Amino acid sequence: MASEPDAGSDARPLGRRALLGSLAATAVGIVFGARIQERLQRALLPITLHDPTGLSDLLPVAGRFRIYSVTGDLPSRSKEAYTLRVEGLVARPTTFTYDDIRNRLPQTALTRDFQCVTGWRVYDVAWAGVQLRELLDRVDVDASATHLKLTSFDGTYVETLTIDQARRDDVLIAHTLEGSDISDEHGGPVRLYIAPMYGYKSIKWLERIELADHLPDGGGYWEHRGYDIDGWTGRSNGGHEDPT
Ligand SMILES: Nc1nc2c(c(=O)[nH]1)N[C@H]1C(S)=C(S)[C@@H](COP(=O)(O)O)O[C@H]1N2
Ligand SMILES: [Mo]
Repeated sequence: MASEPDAGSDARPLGRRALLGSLAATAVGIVFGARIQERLQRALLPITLHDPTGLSDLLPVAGRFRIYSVTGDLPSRSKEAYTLRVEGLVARPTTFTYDDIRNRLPQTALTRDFQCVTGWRVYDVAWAGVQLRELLDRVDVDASATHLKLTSFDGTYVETLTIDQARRDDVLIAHTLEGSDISDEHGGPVRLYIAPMYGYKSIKWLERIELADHLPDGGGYWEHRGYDIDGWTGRSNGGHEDPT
């Protein structure tokens, strides 16, 4: 589809290309809304192709991922300046620092594939961070809350989750990728990592989480451009497997 740069495009699809891509996707969504699902199904096919050269295993992680930013630039925030605000329908709105997330909250490590719906996949990526539910437990979420809205400090990207999704074991507020601090390009110092969902749910440069009693904004950035709100790998966007 004409939205995210696909697996055949170059490895750093930033800037003008990404901007034009998202404008094109918006136009496609308006004019040919019904075809989006079909396009997504075709885009899924390359996911089943393993790297035939085996070369990707020899490359550093940044070389195996494609770096995405819908704003066309790479936001940057120091660990010292970084905060994550959790607010909305909670009894105790809280601002977590990088130090809280890196050193004070219980840590979880997870090694899972990272899979973009457009057809690239990075096998066995090691992530570390704090389970999102650990943060939720500390802010006293109201019984009326059903959804989360997650916002990026890129000023544009937004994602949503249901409360049940957010409380899963395999949803991390991540600070470490393959044993190193998450770089600016990968959405550091802190990004979301949702192991059982496509990459578009894993919002980079995470800045704010708001609890709400409805689906905020009708879904996230790419959901407004045709992707499923629940981004389970395999099952969503034309696939058939159950989520793991
Ligand atoms: N803020 C922000 N988060 C984002 C994106 C983005 O463009 N901006 N792209 C999403 C998509 S579609 C994918 S596949 C992954 C890519 O992560 P990476 O750039 O670390 O490879 O980030 C997701 N999170
Ligand atoms: Mo993606």
